[in-house]
Amino acid sequence: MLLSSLIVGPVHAIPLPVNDDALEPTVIAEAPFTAKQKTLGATVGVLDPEPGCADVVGNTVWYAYTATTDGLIHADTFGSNYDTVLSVYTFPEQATFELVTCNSDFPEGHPQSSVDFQAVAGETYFFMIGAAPSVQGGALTFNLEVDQPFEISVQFGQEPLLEPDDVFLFGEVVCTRPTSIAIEGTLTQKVKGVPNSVSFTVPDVSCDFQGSFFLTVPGLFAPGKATVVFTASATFDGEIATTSDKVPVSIIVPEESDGVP
Ligand SMILES: [Ca+2]
Repeated sequence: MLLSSLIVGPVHAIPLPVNDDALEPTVIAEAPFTAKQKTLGATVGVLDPEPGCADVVGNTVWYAYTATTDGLIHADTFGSNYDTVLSVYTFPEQATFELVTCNSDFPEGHPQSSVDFQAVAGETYFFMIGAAPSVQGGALTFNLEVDQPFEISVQFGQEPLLEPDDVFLFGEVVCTRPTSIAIEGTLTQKVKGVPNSVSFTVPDVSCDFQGSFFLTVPGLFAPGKATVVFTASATFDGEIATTSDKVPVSIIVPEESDGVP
């Protein structure tokens, strides 16, 4: 065996990442998304913009994601083992990259990077991850998450009539932000043609994830059909979400209470 065949030149020792070039980004098909890759072999291309939040960067790699809905996009390099600079661009007319946002150190004084920005449905966003000046790149972890628009929903359940003159309303709330929701409404039922109506408020239902609430509505109600009319609202970080609806509910008697007159 020829010894020379075992010698590998330094130029070829570190492979070029497939997403080294701005025009050949790794396309993110679905969020949430996490990728791990080596960036030691990455280079700076002629199309690479200056990120704007750091001096010239090296060892750049690229990702691209097309937003499917309006809403917040979060991206970071947490888990990487070198000092990163993360910048985000649109590429209108495929002419020049226009900066959306950029971050070098998050939190301040830490080497990794984190950005949040408001995305527009249908727009493609390009993420350039570079190594901070005097850093050579390394093992990159790139994370991307998409937040839904701020929306709330309230569903009322079908619930037992536990006492002849009280109704327990059960409901489920879903929110796309960690906040709480306030509900105001009325429960109306016609009994022998006579409408009974009471108003209720649920001032503070937590919607960190997905919850349910119940309340007692005093009034003269009977098993059968009824109607809830409600308005719900929530605020988070200056944003307001509201929803209102008129929904049918059924008041039923639990089986174990068959003897209730
Ligand atoms: Ca590059």
